[in-house]
Amino acid sequence: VAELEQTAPALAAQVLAGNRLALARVLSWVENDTPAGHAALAELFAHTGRAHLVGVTGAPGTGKSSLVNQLARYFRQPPAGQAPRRVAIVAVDPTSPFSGGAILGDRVRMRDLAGDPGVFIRSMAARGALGGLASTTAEVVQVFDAAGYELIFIETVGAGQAEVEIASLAHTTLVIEAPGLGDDIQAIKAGILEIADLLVINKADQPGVENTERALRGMLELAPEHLAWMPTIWRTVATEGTGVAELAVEIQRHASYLQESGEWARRERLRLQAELDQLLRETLVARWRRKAPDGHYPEVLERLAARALSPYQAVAELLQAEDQNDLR
Ligand SMILES: Nc1nc2c(ncn2[C@@H]2O[C@H](COP(=O)(O)OP(=O)(O)O)[C@@H](O)[C@H]2O)c(=O)[nH]1
Ligand SMILES: [Mg+2]
Repeated sequence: VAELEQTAPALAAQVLAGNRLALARVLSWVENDTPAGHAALAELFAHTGRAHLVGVTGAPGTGKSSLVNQLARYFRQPPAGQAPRRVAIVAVDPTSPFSGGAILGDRVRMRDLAGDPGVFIRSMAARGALGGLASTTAEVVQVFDAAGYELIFIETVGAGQAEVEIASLAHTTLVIEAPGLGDDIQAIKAGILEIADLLVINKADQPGVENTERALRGMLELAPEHLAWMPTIWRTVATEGTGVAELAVEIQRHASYLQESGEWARRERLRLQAELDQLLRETLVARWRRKAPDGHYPEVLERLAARALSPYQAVAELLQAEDQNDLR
């Protein structure tokens, strides 16, 4: 490990120079939360803060991967007069025995993007079986940002918590629905308005689009009128590319809105604060665990379960034991 750490600055320099092999290596380090990854990030972090982070979330099978694929193609070959953008795709899949195929499927689906040096695709395993971001997703995104990828798509399966997490990581969040899944307004989760910047009805070639759109519009009507950005509704057919150009233009319009309103800087700061707080919590808990006397935690948990201690008392007791340990 020490040997790798020494090479981290050299590798980070290669990442900044556009070396894909170095990038792949550093991504693995960072994804696995290794000391070498931390060392590389220390070199790279000053070069971050330029990319537009676009979260794409929704139920499995709504066509998120297909749509991201199409959007990536659009931004690689934009209309005349616009410069192609470098695109990274981070696909976060739930770690479950059933999802091995999903990652494989994404690889196959994104095959037509492979070979383009302006595109980099990375699949990561999520924390829990229900989805959610992997704990190092934010750091993986920073590596891409530093490496000069201007547009970073983060695809996650929408499962409550994951949607909230993606919205706090991304500048722009797309919530993908598909007809049939969202006909019932109950199926469209409350609170979606707080995270969605763009609402997309993909599979618009399938029956039931009108119902889905009506349900979404009904929800938007509940939004407070003073919302600075009102989420907009888009129809796409990812398999054919229909509606993708319009969606891409809207993604760029949202980025302009964020920048002009000062919201970009505000979200950036919130994002960094969330990351800092999470790291701080994890580090403090890990430090505490290393110092905790053996068997104390299970014992306190037992007393908590027996209602002999309140949760507040339990924490106080655990921390007190650690302090005493410090003095020894
Ligand atoms: N009919 C139709 N099928 C689609 C559309 N978009 C994606 N699909 C198909 O839906 C399935 C799931 O797509 P995928 O992109 O893997 O969805 P994800 O699980 O949300 O990433 C695949 O078989 C796609 O070919 C669409 O707009 N119309
Ligand atoms: Mg997918």
